[in-house]
Amino acid sequence: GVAAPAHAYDVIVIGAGFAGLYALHRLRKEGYSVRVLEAGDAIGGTWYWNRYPGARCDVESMQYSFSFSDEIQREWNWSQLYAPQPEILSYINFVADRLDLRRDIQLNTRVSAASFDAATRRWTVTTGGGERFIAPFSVMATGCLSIPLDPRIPGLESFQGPVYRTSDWPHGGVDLAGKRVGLIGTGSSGIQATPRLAEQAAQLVVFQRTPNYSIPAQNRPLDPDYIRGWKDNYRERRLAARQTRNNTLNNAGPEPGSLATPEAREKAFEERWAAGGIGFMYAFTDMTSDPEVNRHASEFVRRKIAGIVRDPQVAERLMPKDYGIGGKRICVDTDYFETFNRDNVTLVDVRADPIAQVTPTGIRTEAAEYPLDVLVLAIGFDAMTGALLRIDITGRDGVRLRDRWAEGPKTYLGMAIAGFPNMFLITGPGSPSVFTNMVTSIEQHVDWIADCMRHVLGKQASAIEAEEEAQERWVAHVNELAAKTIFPTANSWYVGANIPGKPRVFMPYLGGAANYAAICERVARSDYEGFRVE
Ligand code: NA7
Repeated sequence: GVAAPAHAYDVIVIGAGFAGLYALHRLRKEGYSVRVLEAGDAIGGTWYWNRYPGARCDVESMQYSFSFSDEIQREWNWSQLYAPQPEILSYINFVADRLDLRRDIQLNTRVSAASFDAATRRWTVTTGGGERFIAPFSVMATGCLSIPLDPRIPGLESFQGPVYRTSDWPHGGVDLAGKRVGLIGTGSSGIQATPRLAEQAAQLVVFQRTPNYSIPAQNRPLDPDYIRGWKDNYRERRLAARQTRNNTLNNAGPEPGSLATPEAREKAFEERWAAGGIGFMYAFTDMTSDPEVNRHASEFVRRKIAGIVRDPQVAERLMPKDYGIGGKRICVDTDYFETFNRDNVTLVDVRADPIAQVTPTGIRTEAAEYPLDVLVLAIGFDAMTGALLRIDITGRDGVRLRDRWAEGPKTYLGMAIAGFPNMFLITGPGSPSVFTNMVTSIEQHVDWIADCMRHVLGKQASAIEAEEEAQERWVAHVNELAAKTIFPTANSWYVGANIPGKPRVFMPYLGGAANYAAICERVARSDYEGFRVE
């Protein structure tokens, strides 16, 4: 048939989560015509989809928000130290209304392909519905944890009851009263959902493959003085946060744990545990780089688990042992380990007793049968590359991203890919974003990209592309930093280990957010070193 006429813009942004929304605002302010294409039927991205009971951010509310507008950060009020998902989604909607973003966002529009035409130097973006959009620039704001893992659990389709995914929980919630619920997966999502599911259901059976390290959130309502303290000092605190490794003020300890006495170490861990949250990982500077310090911290959490969980066998099963703390992304919980003291909660270790199959009425492991009414899957995501590779992206000379990345992702600065001119990634592989306050990282990326576009157009040029050598150097640098840590040793989504057949490549940049931003700055100031502008 005849292709539909294409809609022309300056920039096509794919995704309307935090990244896409800020990109829209910032690029529109530059004077560009921008179209945002969003697969969902509402904005919010990750915070729209992940609405399972207990879903909550593990970065403090006063920090996990946009900093670019002083009015917005003053107008909005957070209710809790760690905001629950519905509140974050309300915030996102508030921002969208406040900045009149919706008029440039097209919902229910899943992008299926994007290809670059070297002759016209334009991207053509095609949607599942057959619409075509043309623009010189494309921005992939597609998220790091937005493509749920395919459940490869034998017999799953035979189950008679409902199967819910944490990553696509029904709107309006689910009534679990009187139900026997089986939960598969004990990452952040499973750990947050477990206590809430246990309260609501008649019985909860948690199927755990790998136990995780989790730190209590010590969540609490925010009092007005605390909020005022932040609002009155936002400018300085936001600046200070950007000087840290993870764009977050975590009161990071300045000393290496390797120099601390056993007593001082223990005291620091106790204080961090009592304060709650991922700040635990910042007790010392070498928590994930010195294997000894990491072992002590891991051991500390195992002792805490032993102290909380009454049944010693259950406690033992909940203790991570085959990797060090932080190797998989640290979890933050409210009453997770405590929940295993409830009479209506059972922990099944599926490494010791694997799931043989899902039956119409429950789950059969090799050794036992668990009758269930409802299944909940919290099994994770095709992280960092999943959403990009779902789109059939073709760069210069017909090169396909799926082929270029067959051995694992390669980027320059996590924002650009050699062979794919004028396409920018927000929080892509090779950037530090997943170790940081995402919202701040998003702002940094988008601001850099906006400046970069202005540079290109200001030079009367029409294309910018990462150079192959610059990309190779960046990838080598990312790998070199990772090799000095415990991270490559854990089977985490950081290395793609949760996806059968995914190349094992450590994806995030570990040099810290502040260093990363400084490098990006330097590249910009040196006339975009490592990029070719035509
Ligand atoms: P995660 O952290 O990837 O956790 C997924 C969990 O599901 C993890 O415990 C997996 O065990 C488990 N899993 C996956 N497939 C199976 C099967 N087939 N059987 C049993 N268990 C399985 O995803 P989350 O959604 O919890 O968190 C993602 C990020 O969101 C998190 O890091 C934060 O950044 C926020 P495994 O460890 O692979 O043995």
